[in-house]
Amino acid sequence: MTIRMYDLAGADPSFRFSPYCWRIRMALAHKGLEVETIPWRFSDKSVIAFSGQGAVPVVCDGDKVLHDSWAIAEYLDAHYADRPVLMDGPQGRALANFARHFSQTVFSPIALKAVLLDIYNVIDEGDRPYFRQSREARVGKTLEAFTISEDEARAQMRPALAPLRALLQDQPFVNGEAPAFADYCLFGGFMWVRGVSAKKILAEDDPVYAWRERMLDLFGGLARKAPGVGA
Ligand SMILES: N[C@@H](CCC(=O)N[C@@H](CS)C(=O)NCC(=O)O)C(=O)O
Repeated sequence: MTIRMYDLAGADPSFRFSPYCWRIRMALAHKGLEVETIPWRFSDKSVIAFSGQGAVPVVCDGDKVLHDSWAIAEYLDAHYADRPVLMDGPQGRALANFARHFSQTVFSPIALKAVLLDIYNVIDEGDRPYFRQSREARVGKTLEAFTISEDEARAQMRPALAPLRALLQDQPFVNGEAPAFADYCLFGGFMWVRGVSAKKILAEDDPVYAWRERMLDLFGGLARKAPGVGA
């Protein structure tokens, strides 16, 4: 039976921009598993209430219901152990865990400043009051006051990504010679930015940019083919 995934969508249902959902889209492709994605909006809390919480991704595999991208990746490796591995043993898991924390604590705070207003502009009108109210309460400013320019975002991103840049000068992927969940944890963040914003947060001569290009090309260009505001 095909796996189903509730996937955050914009006003245009083909725009999918959740960093956590992208981790799992890439993870499912890595495993060679088919997925039917179901567009989900912030206002559709009742649609995923069966998962016992209110955030996506939510994955249904037969009668198994899963949420939280990290838990889903662990499930996929445990349940589909005969397929390409996402986190290779305790070391692979530790590397991916570092990548997800780096993504969430270093990359995402800068990316959020770059794209918060862009997200507001792509989401469905019905989602906007909730989004503005919840995000302005979280950041303590209006979306407009919080958002920084493209130049500022690139200037802040460059030093923040120094460890990733140094790593990618030594090897093509975060995981080494081939990509795995560590790469998908970081790449999800770049798909978030690409999905909602035309801002270029990386210089084209940045080794991180070259890695992002390689990631966009994986699995027959799965991510590159995804509609979004950015390129
Ligand atoms: N820890 C969760 C985070 C999931 C999450 O925060 N998803 C966002 C979309 S990117 C969401 O559904 N937010 C719902 C809301 O803000 O109401 C994971 O890794 O899956």
